[in-house]
Parts: sequence; structure tokens; C-alpha cells
Amino acid sequence: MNASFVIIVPTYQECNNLPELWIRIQKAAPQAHLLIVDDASGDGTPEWIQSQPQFNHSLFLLKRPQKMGLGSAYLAGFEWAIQKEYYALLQMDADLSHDPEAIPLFLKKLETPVDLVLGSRYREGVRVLNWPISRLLLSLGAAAYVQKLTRMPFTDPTSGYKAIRISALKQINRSQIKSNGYGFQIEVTHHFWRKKMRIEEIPIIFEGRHTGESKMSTGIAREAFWLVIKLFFR
Ligand SMILES: Nc1nc2c(ncn2[C@@H]2O[C@H](COP(=O)(O)OP(=O)(O)OP(=O)(O)O)[C@@H](O)[C@H]2O)c(=O)[nH]1
Ligand SMILES: [Mg+2]
Repeated sequence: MNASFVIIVPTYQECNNLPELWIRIQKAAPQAHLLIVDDASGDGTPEWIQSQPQFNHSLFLLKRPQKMGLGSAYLAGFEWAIQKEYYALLQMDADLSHDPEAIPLFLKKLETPVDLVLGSRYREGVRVLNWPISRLLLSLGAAAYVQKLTRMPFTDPTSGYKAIRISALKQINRSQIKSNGYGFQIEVTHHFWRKKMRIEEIPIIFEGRHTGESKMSTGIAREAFWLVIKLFFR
């Protein structure tokens, strides 16, 4: 087994954010490997990655031919990490919403017997910066909706900042995971929860994106809405 862990970041047009993200990751966790799963961003993202001295040493690129969604990008990254035999993976967004300084907190948690560590914006208070109140209310409403219907007790089920132990990931039926947006985060956690795996939350600070375009859409929210109904009946 690979003694190291890998951070998986899906990207679509995030070239303005990646250099700062990579610097901050290396500062917070010098041993980190980073895998970018890029969906043919036309903004120079793959070229920037390939030009870095760490390319194919600690910085890796999985290129996909077109924009195919966040969920399938993560699933491709999961298979890559399993194949490379990392002991754990961390997932985070490229837009600097997730502070790399929290990486050591996830790693510390992974030293305890836990399979999935959820970074929560809403545990022990609300820690969301630079978001309009409407978006915050939507996110809090979605969290309450997921808790009520699925009975999962987690405070922030749509959070994309989380750590997964690979030995546990191998045991869940990944081919069943179909959601591509926020629903993806809910669905992955639900798989771990149904298998009675060990899940813990840690508080994180979240900051809304400053640059680059949002990929959030009503389609993504709709997909998550119907997924939760499906999980209720499951
Ligand atoms: N590979 C890949 N990455 C994607 C795709 N859609 C979104 N992403 C990435 O997934 C992460 C989360 O997407 P965001 O656009 O930040 O979504 P969000 O956080 O809900 O919304 P904003 O922060 O408001 O933009 C970012 O790193 C995106 O670049 C996609 O289709 N393919
Ligand atoms: Mg974002």
C-alpha cells in the first residue's frame, strides 16, 4: 500500500485559482499528492499543470475529453486513487472555498478509526464567508431536508470537503452512484452510512468563490432534490 494520501480536485475552467491552491496545499501539507481531474478546460488548466516541476511526482492530471460533471470526475479520481494504492483521499473544490490549512485536521482524524471525515460548515455554528444570504439559506434548507428524509444525522451533507479511507471506499458499490452535482456528496455519504461505516464531522470554514465562474445550476439542485426522495424510499 502507498503510505501517502492524495487530494482530488475536479476542475472546469479554474486556471485562475489553481496556482494559489497548489501553493497553499504544499504549505499546509508538504507530503500531499494532488490529482486534478480536468474536463477539457479551455483556459490553460492542463498546460499549467504540465508545466509545474512537480508534475507526475506529486502533482497529477487526469484529463477527460469534455465537461461531464463533478460526480463522474470524482468517481474517475476515486478509481485512480484506488489503483495507485493510496491509503486515503481528500476531496476539495478548486475555487479556494476550502482552506488547505484544514488538511492536517482531516489527516489527524484519519489516524483514529474512521472511514469518512466530513468537513462541516454548520457544526458548532455557521462558518460561511462571502456568500449571499439566499445561497446560505438554500444550503441550510438542503441540509435540513436531507437530514429529515434520509435520517442521516450530519449537519452539512452537501459539503465537498471530505476525507475517505480507501479500504472503506473499496467496499461501497461505486457503480450505483449516479448523481453529478451536490447530490453526489449526499449519495457518497449515504453509501458509507448504509454500510454502517464510521463517519465523523469536523468543523471547517467555507469561503464563497472570488474568481471564476460558478457551475452551480438549477439542474444540479433539482437532481439533489429527487435523489433525496429516492434515498428516502431506499
Ligand atoms: N472536472 C469537472 N469539474 C467540475 C465540473 N463542474 C464543477 N467542477 C468543479 O467542481 C468544483 C465545485 O464546483 P463549483 O463551481 O465551485 O460549484 P459550487 O461550489 O457549488 O458553486 P460556486 O462556488 O458558486 O461556483 C470546482 O472545483 C469546479 O471546477 C465538471 O463538470 N467537471
Ligand atoms: Mg465553489
